[in-house]
Amino acid sequence: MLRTLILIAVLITVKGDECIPRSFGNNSIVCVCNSTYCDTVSKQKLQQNQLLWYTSTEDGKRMQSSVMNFTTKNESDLVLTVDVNQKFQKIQGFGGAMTDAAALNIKTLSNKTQQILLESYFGSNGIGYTFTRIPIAGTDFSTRPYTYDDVPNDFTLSHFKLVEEDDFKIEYLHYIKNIMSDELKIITTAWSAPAWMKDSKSITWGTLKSEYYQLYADYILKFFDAYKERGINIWGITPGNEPLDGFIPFFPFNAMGWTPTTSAAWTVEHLAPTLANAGYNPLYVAMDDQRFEIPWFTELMFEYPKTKELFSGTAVHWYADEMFSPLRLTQLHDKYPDKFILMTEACTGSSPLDKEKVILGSWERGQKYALDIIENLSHWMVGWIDWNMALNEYGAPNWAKNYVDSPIIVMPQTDEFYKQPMFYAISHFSQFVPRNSYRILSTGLEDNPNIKTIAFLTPEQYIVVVAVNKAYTAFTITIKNKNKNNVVNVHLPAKSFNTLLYLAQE
Ligand SMILES: *C1O[C@H](CO)[C@@H](O)[C@H](O)[C@H]1NC(C)=O
Ligand SMILES: *[C@@H]1O[C@H](CO)[C@@H](O)[C@H](O)[C@H]1NC(C)=O
Ligand SMILES: *[C@@H]1O[C@H](CO)[C@@H](O)[C@H](O)[C@H]1NC(C)=O
Ligand SMILES: *[C@@H]1O[C@H](CO)[C@@H](O)[C@H](O)[C@H]1NC(C)=O
Ligand SMILES: *[C@@H]1O[C@H](CO)[C@@H](O)[C@H](O)[C@H]1NC(C)=O
Ligand SMILES: *[C@@H]1O[C@H](CO)[C@@H](O)[C@H](O)[C@H]1NC(C)=O
Repeated sequence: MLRTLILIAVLITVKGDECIPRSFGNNSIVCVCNSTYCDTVSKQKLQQNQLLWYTSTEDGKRMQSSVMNFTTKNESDLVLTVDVNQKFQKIQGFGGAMTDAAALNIKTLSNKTQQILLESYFGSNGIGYTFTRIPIAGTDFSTRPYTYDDVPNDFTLSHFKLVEEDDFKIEYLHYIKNIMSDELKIITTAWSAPAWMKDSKSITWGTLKSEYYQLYADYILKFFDAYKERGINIWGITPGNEPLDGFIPFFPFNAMGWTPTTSAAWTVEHLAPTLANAGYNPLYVAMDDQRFEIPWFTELMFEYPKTKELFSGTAVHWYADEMFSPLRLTQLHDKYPDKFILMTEACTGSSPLDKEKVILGSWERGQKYALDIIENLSHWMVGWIDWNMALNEYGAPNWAKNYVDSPIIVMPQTDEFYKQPMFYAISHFSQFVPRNSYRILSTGLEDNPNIKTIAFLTPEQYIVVVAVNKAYTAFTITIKNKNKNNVVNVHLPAKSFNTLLYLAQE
């Protein structure tokens, strides 16, 4: 009997491995992983009336867990009331992009370290990623500008072929699929058509010539075929990455211009029928560009016949979000409540004002991610997909020198990789909010300048509250379920990300 009890206790309690910190000064801390070691999170089965609290702090805690009890003693006037009966959007998941740069960087590590890196995102001890974004051919995060058919006037696409980077990406995608318990959803898009199909004859700007609309759809079909032959199926596609960039003459990296109307017309008249005839029915997702283009870009697209029926949602990037209110997301949702909004690209270090592209251990960048996820998921977004899953310490490679930061930085010299605060910021959500969770109402701290919160209900009926404390002061908050008397008082450390997990009590 005792033996059985001990066995059960072992089964339900998994102690995580601690972060091996490396400091880059001033509370700039990364966790170091190598071929034999990587930190993981402790998991624990909860009793009714218990609560599990995970915290990460600027001064070095990473996903430190403690079990707490609900009480009836209210210790704070900062009360967050969670209402499990007020459900909003269903969450589709979190993920990161498998760019050429990500694949090439992962490739610089030993096999075992590569596996540990992929497991830290997608594995059973990882942070619960279920999405990835893969570019169709090159982006700026490639070693050179290219498409899959750069032989001018190849009207039969007989020179179409994948590149070596696809071999790496496909190998990793298979590894990921094998270690995942859930389905991997892949969203894809092209940055540009082959230059010879464009009016500019350049890969970095200009639009697709209308006489090549069908040929370009055939080109995309060849990509679907090539990946399918190698065992990879695509879940969703957007008509093109950041379509407005392509109208800027001599834009610095791969881009092609689409107006709302041309992107709708090409997708409805050419791409969708071409893919459907070959047996592919991916989800079509609109726009794939900045927040300032909503709701108007999607609205104009949906004016084109049959577009609204074909498209399932809108993809949004995060750049310049500070300047444009998240209420735009709500406007878009209110206009098309049955169409989802998905974040398909975020990164830090991308602004020309960022002198340092990679800042090892930057808490501010991690906090920017956490606040972004809270803000956007509070405004109807269903998922959040990060940009490059791994870069090197220079934020490279990028043929256009558009270097940026990443949650994982590889260190091939020592066969290590660093998990940055951005990694933990995402993990405070992605690890605890599985696909098909709902965002639920949480009220009382909306106007608090220091504490930002959001709440979810998981399919297993756990309530998950994420609370970010932006201040250099600690605060105690009291969490309460609507119409229930018991509360829990949580001491949010200065500069911290916190996840609180408990069973929904009915
Ligand atoms: C999400 O919110 C942040 C602000 O915290 C903003 O900077 C970002 O642009 C938003 N992302 C999207 C895709 O709207
Ligand atoms: C740490 O902070 C001090 C004072 O704010 C500053 O002078 C120094 O450059 C910082 N060091 C690093 C590595 O950022
Ligand atoms: C990996 O890191 C762990 C923890 O720091 C260390 O004990 C181990 O020796 C490292 N392994 C290798 C192969 O360097
Ligand atoms: C929570 O309650 C259990 C018994 O119900 C007790 O053993 C434990 O010490 C309590 N934990 C805290 C942090 O108060
Ligand atoms: C806790 O106390 C504050 C006042 O200190 C009050 O505003 C709040 O409603 C109380 N919350 C609960 C759950 O009793
Ligand atoms: C690394 O793993 C791949 C399969 O994932 C395998 O094909 C390759 O031979 C391995 N390389 C080494 C050096 O073990």
